[in-house]
Amino acid sequence: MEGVAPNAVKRRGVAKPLNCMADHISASRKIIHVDMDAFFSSVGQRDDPSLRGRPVAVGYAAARGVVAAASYEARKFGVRSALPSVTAMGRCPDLVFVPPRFDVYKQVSGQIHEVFARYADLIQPLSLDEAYLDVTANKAGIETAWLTAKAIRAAILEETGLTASAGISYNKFLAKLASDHRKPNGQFAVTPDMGAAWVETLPVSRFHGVGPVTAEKMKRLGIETGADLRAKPFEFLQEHFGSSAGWYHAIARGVDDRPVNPNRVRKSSGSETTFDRDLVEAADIEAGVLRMADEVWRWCDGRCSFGRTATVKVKYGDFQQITRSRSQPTAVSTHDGLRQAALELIRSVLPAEKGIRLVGVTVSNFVEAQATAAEIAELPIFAEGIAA
Ligand code: TTP
Ligand code: MG
Ligand code: MG
Repeated sequence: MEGVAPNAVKRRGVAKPLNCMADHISASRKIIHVDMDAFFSSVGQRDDPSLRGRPVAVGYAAARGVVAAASYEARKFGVRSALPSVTAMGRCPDLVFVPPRFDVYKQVSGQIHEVFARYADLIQPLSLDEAYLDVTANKAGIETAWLTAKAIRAAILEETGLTASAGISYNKFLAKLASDHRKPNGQFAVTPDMGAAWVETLPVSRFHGVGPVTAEKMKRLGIETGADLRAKPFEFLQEHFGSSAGWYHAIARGVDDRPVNPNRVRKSSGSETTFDRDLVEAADIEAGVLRMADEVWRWCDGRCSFGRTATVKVKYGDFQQITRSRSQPTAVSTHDGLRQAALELIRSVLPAEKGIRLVGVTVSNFVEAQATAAEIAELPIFAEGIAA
């Protein structure tokens, strides 16, 4: 399945973006976003031929298990990442569960990043299975970004036995949206002259930075498509979405000036609060923790950054500090999920006889961040730790 014309991302005049901070960045860049198809489950099907053509879920068929990845065969039944395993089995009785193999995913990830490095110097890994490449400089000497993406995908298939999809455009926002457009095993290009109009046709829930909670809120405000978003004045967006207004205003017009940043590191997001007085009442402490969970959620949801580990930190009146963490195989991707995890963690240290001075909530191990060996080693077990 292939996308638009092969000469798609040749440089053309770009309409001058609004709020453009760096003209040299926005003018005629060539960005490719590459993302592996059904990554974890494709690895499973590659290594066990009996799984090919069958609906496969990576994860555990346990009562509290969730699906980490679903093969495209399984997706026909509505099985997706982050779906509870029990629900998935209900939707697809023939679903085969395979346990995760993080060491193999990490190894394949290394292989695909070696391929990327042959085609671009400016590479921003987003997770084990995807990256942005800025190919404006045309390291490999290939005529178009479209053909460069084809070459990258062919090399990945050749060297790993797995398929990838690609999006090609003049900024990261559009390239990422485009890589989803012809999945699996396809590519799609969004040219400068079609970008703004294309965005208008898409549901806002697909936009980077519009998480499930924001999408719901936008829906209540009558915003379901890019066109709806574009129609809202900046002031309206500011009133309802505060500091995210600038981003929403820009992407509704297909504008995104963020550079491909090889050094991007954001490993966690946390909020903490010191109470006016040391608290001993469980209800008061829990309310404080939930407030922090809500703050962290706003950050996660706004950036579509969902982490697999929730941590609650407690500082007592005597300044002794403890943390409790919980890791799960897939990201905490709902507001309720984070609140629930935070509550369970704080309850594991209650009652608090000596009074609590401060509580904090942190989310880490982002699914879209480059996972480290240490993070992977800790999965998929339910880890509970204490740190002084
Ligand atoms: P994705 O690239 O989001 O999904 P995918 O590769 O399975 O499928 P697609 O073809 O749509 O790209 O994620 C890459 C891997 O990250 C995925 O195979 C499993 C893991 N993952 C989780 O463990 N939990 C999650 O909630 C998501 C979204 C992904
Ligand atoms: Mg993928
Ligand atoms: Mg991915």
